[in-house]
Amino acid sequence: MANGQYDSSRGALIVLEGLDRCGKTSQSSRLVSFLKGKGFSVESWRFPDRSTCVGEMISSYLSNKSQLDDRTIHLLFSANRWEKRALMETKLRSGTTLVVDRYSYSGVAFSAAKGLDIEWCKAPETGLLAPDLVVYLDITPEKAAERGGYGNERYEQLEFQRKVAHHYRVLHDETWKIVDACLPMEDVEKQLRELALECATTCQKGKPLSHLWL
Ligand code: DGP
Repeated sequence: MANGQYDSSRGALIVLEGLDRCGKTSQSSRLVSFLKGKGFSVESWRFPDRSTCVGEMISSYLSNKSQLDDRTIHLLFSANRWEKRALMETKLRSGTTLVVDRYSYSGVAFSAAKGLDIEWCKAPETGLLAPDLVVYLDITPEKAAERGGYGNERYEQLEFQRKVAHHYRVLHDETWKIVDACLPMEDVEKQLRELALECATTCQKGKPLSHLWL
């Protein structure tokens, strides 16, 4: 209750973060199926969203087909989240829970790993919707690299992922839920289910929306 009035029921913004190959993508689709089974309206989202014009530029950069200055690509990743912000809010307010594979934390951790100042990296994310739950799927860069090998994308290199892991540690706060991504898949899934169910239920009761880094 805020100012004597109940906030409206809404969907939850649930974000999964972690190094490349930590298992986010499989866990996110399993979680979406689980929440649907529990009767929630839920969608699976991911950033970067490569389907937009900005997303195509990002995709071309990630696959090394184009070169961009580090700050330029940082701002494009951020713009890719901003262009989905209004839709995100509409979905949440209409009661749809979003399970999002990567968000602003990837934006900061990956760019800071290139040596950009962390506060500079956070600035363009300010004002985006704040997640109701951030789950970090924790894996060492070495273990992640052993998992079926990296593809050919720009950041899929052990040394770079070590720097990303360091910046995730700098960035995380006490609200993040850390799940050991090396546990058997079913155990990771079980922990995610419990966290997500509690979060979605709280938002359904009318938790107010908030904004990043204000
Ligand atoms: P994915 O589609 O989750 O595999 O992400 C593609 C790659 O882009 C992956 O190496 C992580 C990286 N990435 C995701 N979001 C951002 C971002 O906002 N900024 C930067 N610099 N890299 C990102």
